[in-house]
Amino acid sequence: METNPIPVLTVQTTPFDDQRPGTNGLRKKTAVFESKKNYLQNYIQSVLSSIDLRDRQGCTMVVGSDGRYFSRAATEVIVQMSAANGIGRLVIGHNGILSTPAVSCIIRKIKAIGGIILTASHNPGGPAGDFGIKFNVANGGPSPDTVMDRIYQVSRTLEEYAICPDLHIDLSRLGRQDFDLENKFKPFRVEIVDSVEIYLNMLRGIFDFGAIKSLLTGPEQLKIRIDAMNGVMGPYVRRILCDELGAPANSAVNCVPLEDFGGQYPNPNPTFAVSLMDSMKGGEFGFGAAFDADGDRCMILGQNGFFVNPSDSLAVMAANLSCVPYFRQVGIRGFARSMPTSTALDRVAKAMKVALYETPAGWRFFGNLMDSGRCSFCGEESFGTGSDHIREKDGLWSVLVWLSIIAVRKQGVEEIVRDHWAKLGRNYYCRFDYEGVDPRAAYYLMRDLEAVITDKAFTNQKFAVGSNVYSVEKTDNFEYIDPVDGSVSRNQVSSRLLIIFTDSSRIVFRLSGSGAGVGTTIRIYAESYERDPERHSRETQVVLGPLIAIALKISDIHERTGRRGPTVIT
Ligand code: VG1
Ligand code: CO
Repeated sequence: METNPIPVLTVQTTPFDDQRPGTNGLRKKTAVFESKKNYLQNYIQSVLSSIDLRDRQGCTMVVGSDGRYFSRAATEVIVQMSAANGIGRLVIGHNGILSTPAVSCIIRKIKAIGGIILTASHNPGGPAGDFGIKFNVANGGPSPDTVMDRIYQVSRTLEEYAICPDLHIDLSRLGRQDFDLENKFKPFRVEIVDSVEIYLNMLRGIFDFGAIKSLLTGPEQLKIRIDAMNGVMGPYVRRILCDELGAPANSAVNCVPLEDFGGQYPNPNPTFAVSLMDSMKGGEFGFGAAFDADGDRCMILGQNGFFVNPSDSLAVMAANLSCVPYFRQVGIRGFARSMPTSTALDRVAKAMKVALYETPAGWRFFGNLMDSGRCSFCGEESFGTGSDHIREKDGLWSVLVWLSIIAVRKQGVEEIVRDHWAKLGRNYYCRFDYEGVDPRAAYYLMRDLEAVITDKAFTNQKFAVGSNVYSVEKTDNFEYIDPVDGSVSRNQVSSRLLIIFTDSSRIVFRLSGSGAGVGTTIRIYAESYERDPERHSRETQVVLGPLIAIALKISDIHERTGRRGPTVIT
């Protein structure tokens, strides 16, 4: 305990007009948070002020980071401001490190009022990279729109913030640290917890660790390659997959969290997880996975680099959830996916006779469905899958689901996926990203495209590309009405235009909401369904070529953006 009480200061500031959180939190170039005076403090004050004063006094919050550059400095400010704003206790990961799913798990476990996660997820890190702040609420999930709006409203008129600049904690020392504050009766408490332990204990209650361990160590050992991409997942992979589940040490690579992720994009897809793709192609490993920086997403690969499209991964996991003890115990209520995610999951839902919900992009929409018992399992095309065990997508949990399926079915990844297609058909699927587009060009593109596709004349229109003819069945400016609280998400910039053709092919256009505010990313998604197992081994780009040609033509995207093609294809 400190001898002299620590002073609480009120600091004058001026508001910023660009602190509206995006798809998941506020993301900007690191330099904005680091160098723009009070930028970080204003946002943290807005987050704290968004919590009702009565709930805030004496409450507990969780704080963690994916280890990216500027996280330590930001954590210190959050601690100082939390103390000054009446928070009673902060639970922080060792050295500040906690994955996004671990934060969600801890919030629920200790009944905290919420948590702050310092991450820009898949965006690059470092002084020249991106920084971000996610705020998760009491159910453990990302702030819903109502909370994001409140934060934004506060940020626009903020005139002062409260801080204890003399309060310093030691992030490397596990255990409790108490501080006496001026004019406060109760000491402010910080608890530094092991980054992995609480999350690991939760996983023990979900999976059959014995069965997974036999798979990874037994006579017919499955050799795995797991790439933590120099992000937060390193300690989790080592402790859980290697120490607990017996995978040999060389199964885990890039497991030391680096402030700049080694200069790589911590984005688990075939373009950025190149070294994993390469080592899988050698054929030595039967299973591969890579995570994003904060560990909520993962890419799954089979032997020889067989790529499991995330929408397929979602559908295959859904169809095989009975391989996981947790679901055998609690049962399966319903499934949910974001609108751009392929409809492969819908076919599983139909076959299993469970409800299927379609939400806008972003995990925050799944929370209400899960809290109200409507949904057990959900996911997105962007490599995120999760269940009601927490309220976040969960990368390592997804890996353990896959390993459980392999252990029970005694088949390889590719065999499991092909078998799934043979039963329910294959949804060919791909995503085109045009990154760093001029925001005005992107805005006008979407506006004009909306006018084109919502025009009556567009319905029933036929597009002939080569020998294929696609007839428009329906178009939609996607709107979501939350079945629990009735809230409406309409005309969201980042969840938009959908075209469905009579053969159930789909094209989706939307703007990304997770960038750092420099340039806009346009995403185009194309999907087509193939029932005939004889036609399940075709090249995705060939199958989807005609649909993509239609998408490019009606949006005029290359002409409008001056691009010749997408930056990334997934
Ligand atoms: C992207 C993904 C979306 C995901 C979001 C946050 O958003 O497409 O599916 O929920 O990132 O992921 P956008 O708006 O750029 O398409 V994470 O791992 O940052 O929490
Ligand atoms: Co993430």
